[in-house]
Amino acid sequence: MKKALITGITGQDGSYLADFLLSKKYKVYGIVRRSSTEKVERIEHLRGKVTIVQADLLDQFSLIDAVKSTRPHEIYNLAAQSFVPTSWTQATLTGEFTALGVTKLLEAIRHVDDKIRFYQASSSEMFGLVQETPQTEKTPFYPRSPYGVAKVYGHFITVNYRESYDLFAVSGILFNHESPRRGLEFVTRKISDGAVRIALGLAKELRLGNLNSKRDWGYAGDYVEAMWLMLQQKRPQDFVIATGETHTVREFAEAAFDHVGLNWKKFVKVDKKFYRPAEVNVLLGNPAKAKKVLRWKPRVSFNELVRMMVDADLARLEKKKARR
Ligand code: NAP
Ligand code: F7E
Repeated sequence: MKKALITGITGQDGSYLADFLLSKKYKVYGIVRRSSTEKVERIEHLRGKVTIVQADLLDQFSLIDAVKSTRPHEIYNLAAQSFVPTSWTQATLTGEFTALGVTKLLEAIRHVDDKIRFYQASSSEMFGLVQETPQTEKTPFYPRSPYGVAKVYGHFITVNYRESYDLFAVSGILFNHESPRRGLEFVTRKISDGAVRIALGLAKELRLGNLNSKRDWGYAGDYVEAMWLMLQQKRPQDFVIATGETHTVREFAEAAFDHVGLNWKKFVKVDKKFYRPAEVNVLLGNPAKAKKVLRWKPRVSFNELVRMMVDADLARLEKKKARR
């Protein structure tokens, strides 16, 4: 039986990846950091099916112990401080988790078993002020936030350990991917939740930042399959994972409000508080290499994604309203 260790299993991607690997008959271990309250909402349905290991990306020895005690064939490093605005307010902490945390995990692999295959969650935020459009594996990076800068470090340390120590270590440069399990502060989920709250009479308006910003949005459930495919190849290589389509925040809001029968213009207010010190204006990925080598392609379209997220928030908030 193949064994996988996932850091960030309590996050959006970690929960979908655990679902996916269990469907492939893996034994799944997930690293969870110690907290005074349980934060297992996204993996509640996996209780008894995955094994939780306590460790922290900030703590080298806890990572070595986690790798030693589980002896996985594959490690997926999904843990990070992943919310871009927080990376300005907690810049050094973001560097500790999102950048140096990667080295700590690579060192744990090197010391326990250098045959373990390693996946690093790199990000389209590394392209930042884009140097060409669409972005490919060869596009130079120009990050625009402490988060993006930390991810560039994580990306290159992965490449460097592959080249220095011959590790099977790969980086997936994933463009934005969303789902009903997305954190509520990210713009897509903020919009799906906000539109539904307004439709149910639970809120009067939705305050957003830059509506002109463009993102290449896909579905997280599709993207975790690409992570796995990268670790099944003969040779370790990096891949861009994207849909090849880009939409504005305004278009996302329009589609979400439309799905609940409302005109977004009446309810969305622009609030400068949500503008960023430096913005990534437009991202558009070219997934041609992933299509050719991994035979991967996204299954869920932009409109299907919006509808899926709104429908899930509708079901959740209707239940909550009924309980009141
Ligand atoms: P997420 O929902 O924010 O989840 C982040 C996970 O990291 C959580 O499980 C969190 O645990 C864990 N974590 C944070 N700090 C930790 C620490 N010190 N020790 C152990 N665990 C820690 O993020 P996501 O959307 O699933 O993204 C997964 C990864 O892909 C991240 O690395 C993100 O930067 C990257 N990425 C995401 C996207 C995207 O569009 N979603 C695109 C490209 C790259 P707690 O529950 O304890 O907070
Ligand atoms: O912002 C604009 C905002 O926070 C998207 C992370 O998973 O994907 C994510 O990073 C855009 C930005 O995601 C609001 O200015 C407007 O231009 O949903 P987001 P992100 O910053 O693209 C990448 C690939 C990652 O790797 C990250 O970990 O939407 N925007 N109004 C807003 N954004 C937020 N959050 N809230 C607003 O009210």
